[in-house]
Amino acid sequence: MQSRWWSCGIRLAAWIWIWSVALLGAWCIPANEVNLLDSRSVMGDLGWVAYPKNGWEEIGEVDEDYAPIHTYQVCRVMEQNQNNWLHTNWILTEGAQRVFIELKFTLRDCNSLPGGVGTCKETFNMYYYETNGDEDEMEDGEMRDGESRYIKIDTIAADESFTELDLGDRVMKLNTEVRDLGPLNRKGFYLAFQDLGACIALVSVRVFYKRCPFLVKSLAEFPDTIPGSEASQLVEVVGRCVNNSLPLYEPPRMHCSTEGEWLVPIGKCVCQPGFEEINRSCQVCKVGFYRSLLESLACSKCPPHSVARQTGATVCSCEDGYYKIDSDPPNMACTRPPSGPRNAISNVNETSVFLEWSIPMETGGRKDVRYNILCRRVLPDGRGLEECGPNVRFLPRRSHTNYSFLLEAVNGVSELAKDHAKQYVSLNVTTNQAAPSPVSVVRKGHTGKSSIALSWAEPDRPNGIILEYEIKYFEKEQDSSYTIIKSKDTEMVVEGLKPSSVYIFQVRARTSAGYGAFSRRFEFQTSPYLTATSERAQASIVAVAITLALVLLAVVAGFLLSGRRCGYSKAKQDPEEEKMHFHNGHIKFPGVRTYIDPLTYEDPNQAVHEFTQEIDVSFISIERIIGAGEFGEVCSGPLRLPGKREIQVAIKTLKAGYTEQQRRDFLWEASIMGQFNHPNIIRLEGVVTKSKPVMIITEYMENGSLDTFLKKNDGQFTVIQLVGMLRGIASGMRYLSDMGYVHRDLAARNILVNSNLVCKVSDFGLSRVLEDDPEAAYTTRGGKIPIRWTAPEAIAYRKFTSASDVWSYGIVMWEVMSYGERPYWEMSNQDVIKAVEESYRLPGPMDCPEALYHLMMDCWQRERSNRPKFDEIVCLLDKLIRNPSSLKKLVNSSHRVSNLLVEHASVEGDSHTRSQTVGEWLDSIKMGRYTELFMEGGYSSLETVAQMTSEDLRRVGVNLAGHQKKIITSIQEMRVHMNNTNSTVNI
Ligand code: ACK
Repeated sequence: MQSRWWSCGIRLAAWIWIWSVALLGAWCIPANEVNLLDSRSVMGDLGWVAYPKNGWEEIGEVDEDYAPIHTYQVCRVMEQNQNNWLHTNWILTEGAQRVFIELKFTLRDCNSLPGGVGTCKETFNMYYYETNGDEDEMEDGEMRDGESRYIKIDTIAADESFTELDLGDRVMKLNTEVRDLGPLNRKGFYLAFQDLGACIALVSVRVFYKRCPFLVKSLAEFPDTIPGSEASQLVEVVGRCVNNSLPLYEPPRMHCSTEGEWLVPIGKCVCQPGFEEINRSCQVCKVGFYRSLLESLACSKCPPHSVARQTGATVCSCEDGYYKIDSDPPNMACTRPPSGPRNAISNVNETSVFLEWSIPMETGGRKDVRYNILCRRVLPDGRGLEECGPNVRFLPRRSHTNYSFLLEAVNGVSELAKDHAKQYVSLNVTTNQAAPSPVSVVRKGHTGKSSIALSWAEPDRPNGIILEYEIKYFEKEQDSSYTIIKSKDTEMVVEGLKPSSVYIFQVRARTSAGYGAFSRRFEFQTSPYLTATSERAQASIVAVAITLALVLLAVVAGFLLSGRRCGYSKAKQDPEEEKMHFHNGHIKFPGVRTYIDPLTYEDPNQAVHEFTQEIDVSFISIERIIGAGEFGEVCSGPLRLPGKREIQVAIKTLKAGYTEQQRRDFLWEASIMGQFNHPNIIRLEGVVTKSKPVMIITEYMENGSLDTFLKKNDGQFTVIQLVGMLRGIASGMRYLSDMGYVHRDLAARNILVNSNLVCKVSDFGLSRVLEDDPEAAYTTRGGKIPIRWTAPEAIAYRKFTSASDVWSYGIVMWEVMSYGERPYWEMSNQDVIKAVEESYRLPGPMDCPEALYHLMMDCWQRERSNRPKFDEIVCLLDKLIRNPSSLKKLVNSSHRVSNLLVEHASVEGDSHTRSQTVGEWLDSIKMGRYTELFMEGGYSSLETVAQMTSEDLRRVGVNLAGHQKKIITSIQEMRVHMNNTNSTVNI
């Protein structure tokens, strides 16, 4: 009998050898695992101790390369009372608190044993024993009572056991089992294997721990990190910004999981000004290039008329004769003062003088040209000039008064250009002068097919020196459009007329007192045929005709002597350029930067110009269509800006045939997006408006919109990853609400996800639609207002605030935790409005941690002031991420029934809970001292408090037994009270 089993052992060993050789080559260890013991890599004897000696035995084999393979086997299946121990050498933990043990073994199927199974077992046990130092080899006696010293890890069973048949066929049935062990508190430990009568071959034992390997992400370095001891613990690690970079908003953080994976990236570093990111490091900007703070990722070429003579420039300095003012953006060219105004004329009406002029030939490259007028009064008898003073506009003069005006154009940099020669235009006028009387007769001279020569006499009463005549004409019965030309003489040839057409002409004279009245209308007709004489006449007047086109179109910047300004406030329109400061190495924003509603701009194009950068279409290649937007296709492709690194962008296009209004609405989004700069808000690269199609260029988000992404990856993420996404969205929303921007359409479909799972808020188009159109609340671009995402007060009376955005955020949380489920499923919008009004709320999604559902419910408080603020939400999520065990408790299954809504605890009319805050309740039971701890623990509403247990109380920090009892009693009363009104309804 014995020999028969022995032969079985031989065959087993031989069989192991074949497979070991085959397998050894294929094994490879993941980069984040560090071996503490690998029996396959030990060259000499393993030296493990077996008791009794005839139990486990080592079979030494070699592979093809003569490398040793250590296999321990035992197969005393037919003998009673087996208790065979094998214990390893001392294994150092190297500081790891949680280790993994990977066993590879084969196990014989008892049923396949000839002669019945007898005492045969199909399992073995694994134990460990922690010590601070290597103990001498154990004596036999110690091994015998090993069970008392060793702590059991697990009973190991085979997934597959082998039979005699498998041996014959050489079918491999190698099992791999992994167990984890922790928390370990000593320097090292022994492992032991106990066999109670099985046929086992232990092919390899690998003991390892996992670590999060050194990582550079978002310009931050995270060191090699050993995870914590608890199975679901995350170790928060603060990253170090790489050389020449700074933390943006907050220090970068990552979380090391027990699986040795880096999770939940928060924050990031950016290259400091004068540097750009290349290959995960910050490289200095080259000569001629600059990079100011957060304006762009890469160094940019200095704008026209500016230079950067050294590397690492943060701004470019202006060439001689060119200037910049503080509020000019860094990417703006340096500019010059303007030339003088042109074609200035005065027009006197009793004691008012109207001055008119054309814009200067040269504006100096700026749009902020203004005009200075120096008014001086000529003293009687020509004794000199005096300043007009502030009252000039109201002085009624009975007698004529002579004034002299000096007119000058200036722009934003005129103040800086001290040695720039000023270009004045001077005008002399006399008030209370009578204007010339009308021209009485206008005569027709030579007439051609396209021209008519006119002449007229000076007015009977010129009342001064005639400076010029104005001739107004139009085709008869088409007086809606007319032409005006000017002449210094009393005759001129009017050209460019249609043959055989009747024209109406009127003439008036101008003196320094202004224009007289127009003459009466004179009707003259052009010739039907071309004649030799008319040809000659035409040739003689070509020069005059050129004047015709030029004169009238001069832009008139009307200035009333009264000096009154138009009523809009410039302060509203000019966004104060934000200045950023460095504080403790972090970027800080002084005060809160506020969002400027593009509606405050009379001309929407001005807002586009102000907040966005025009991109030349030649820098963009459209490679793919990725979707359909509201105004046209959404595409993607590379953007290659000169001097900058190529990046992938999304391109929203405006389809052909758009109306002016559609163009405005389309670019509206860009002028909003262009004002934001935050890692969780989609970044605007620029716009294309100077060519067609009009485009909006944004950063490319590889994983598209969040709702589709979640549906596609249903159940694929850890809770921590989902919370990380929610944290990102909340951080973006905190930024928007700090800026004073209310999104109004926050929903998972409007969140985009990049390849790093970073979520960014997008879609800034809707706010205006709702603002402008009272009906739009019920018919928006998707056909429906986002009723399911919108707070009741915003639906009922359009009260859109950051608090209504918080409500929508709660719905987004629900969408995320249910992997893109449609909120309220197939209920109609009207039913949703009604149910919410009646205090019903969405139930907790499946497998949703209770802490998150509490937060959702808080976001859905009817009273908007009771909802948490975005900064509180970010803070709470951070806490949950730091302490993942707080996410273990899942939402009560009774809250998870599909198609059922749960009644919100704060039911109208319920005096116990209505309008009482957690603080007020705690005060009422004289436990107000715990209010802060409750808030910090996420128990910010009575609904969440009502579900607290004693364990929860201890967790938030109520440690005194008497206080616990008092609070629990009050909570129980509260529950009873709530249950009287609570119910679950089937909608
Ligand atoms: O779910 P999706 O793939 O993500 O389909 C829609 C589609 O365009 C219409 O809006 C996608 N999309 C929009 N903006 C971007 C972007 N910046 N990056 C990547 N995809 C985008 C969106």
